[in-house]
Amino acid sequence: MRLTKQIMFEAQSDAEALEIARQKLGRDAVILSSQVVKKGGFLGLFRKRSLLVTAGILEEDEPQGVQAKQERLIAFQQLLEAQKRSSADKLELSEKAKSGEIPALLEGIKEIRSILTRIENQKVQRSSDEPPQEKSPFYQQLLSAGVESRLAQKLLKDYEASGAQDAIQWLSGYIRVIGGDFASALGGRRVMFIGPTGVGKTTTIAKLAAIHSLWERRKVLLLTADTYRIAAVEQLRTYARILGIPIEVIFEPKDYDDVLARHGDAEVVFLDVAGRSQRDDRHLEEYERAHDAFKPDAVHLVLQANVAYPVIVDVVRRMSKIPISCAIFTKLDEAMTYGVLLNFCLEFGRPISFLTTGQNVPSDIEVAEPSRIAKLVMGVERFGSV
Ligand SMILES: Nc1nc2c(ncn2[C@@H]2O[C@H](COP(=O)(O)OP(=O)(O)O)[C@@H](O)[C@H]2O)c(=O)[nH]1
Ligand SMILES: [Mg+2]
Repeated sequence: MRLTKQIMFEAQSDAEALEIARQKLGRDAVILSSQVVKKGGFLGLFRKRSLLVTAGILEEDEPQGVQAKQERLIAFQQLLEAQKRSSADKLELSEKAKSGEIPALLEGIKEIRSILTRIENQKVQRSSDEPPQEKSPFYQQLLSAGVESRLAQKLLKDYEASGAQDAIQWLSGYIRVIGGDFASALGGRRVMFIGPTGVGKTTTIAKLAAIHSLWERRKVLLLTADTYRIAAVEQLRTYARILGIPIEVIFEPKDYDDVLARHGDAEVVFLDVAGRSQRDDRHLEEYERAHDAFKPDAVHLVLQANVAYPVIVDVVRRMSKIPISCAIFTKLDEAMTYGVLLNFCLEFGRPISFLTTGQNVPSDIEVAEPSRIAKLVMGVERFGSV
């Protein structure tokens, strides 16, 4: 894949971002990243925010040389036009013949004709050995869901070899989740969340904190190492206040031991590290320092479901300096297709812990479940908003 066009603009919501991107770039536009530049949206109290969005168009790489051939094809068509015009205007033709232009023209036509014949032959060859998978509805659905074609091909081969009757049930076997209930899907007592700015880390932590304290009646402690962006600290602090949960702000790595000792009775500890810098390397350093000092039982990498797969690959690669236990996919409500979840499972071998499906705290979150994801990928289930 390669990025052919890229634009940046501001939008009020991810849905609006997608709409603007499509207006500006057409219906193939994809959101490459979106960052919150103004904070808000806590339990319906402050809803104002703005997103800085990068959108673009991703295209399959063309086999080398095809473009050049297409250019020559256009040149050939122009020559044909010229030939038509010239036969209609004999006088001009004879003028040109005199000036010696025609032999060069004919030479050009001959060369281009031979290129055309080669292209035609290639086409015939291609359609006669068109892979049988193109005819499989299972394969076609995987492709239109955004599953990478090489992965879809392998899945189709395995699926056909398995003789399975129920595609969704069969596909579920490829989707790894932590599973169980909200408590077990956390993966331990000390839980850390990492991921790019704006993916929904703080909102997801608020949802999980609310569920564990209100529904499961467990003692929850919130930690925020978000010390350099006051708005982000305030975001979590507001949730904590509404939920009646203690929150501690971590200023330096050595604070963790102290704070954890003081809250020895906490049954679940969530750590939100927003990072002081937008620069990736500094962001990562902060995560590494926090990880070493906090010593989490589980690290959840938070990823947006509504971005193109290459964006996810890039994030996972960059973040993999931190030992990632599992992934949370957010904004499923704003995704058009769900193939990225399957791509992630097949390529990175990490389980998925939770899915989030909207901005409402705490209702828009669910424990990831294989058949649910398989149904989303196969287009049997979807969310309404876009
Ligand atoms: N549509 C939708 N928006 C979400 C979801 N999760 C978070 N958001 C929104 O995404 C924006 C960024 O979230 P935030 O938690 O501040 O991201 P953080 O920078 O990773 O902590 C906020 O406006 C959230 O309301 C979701 O599942 N669906
Ligand atoms: Mg945050």
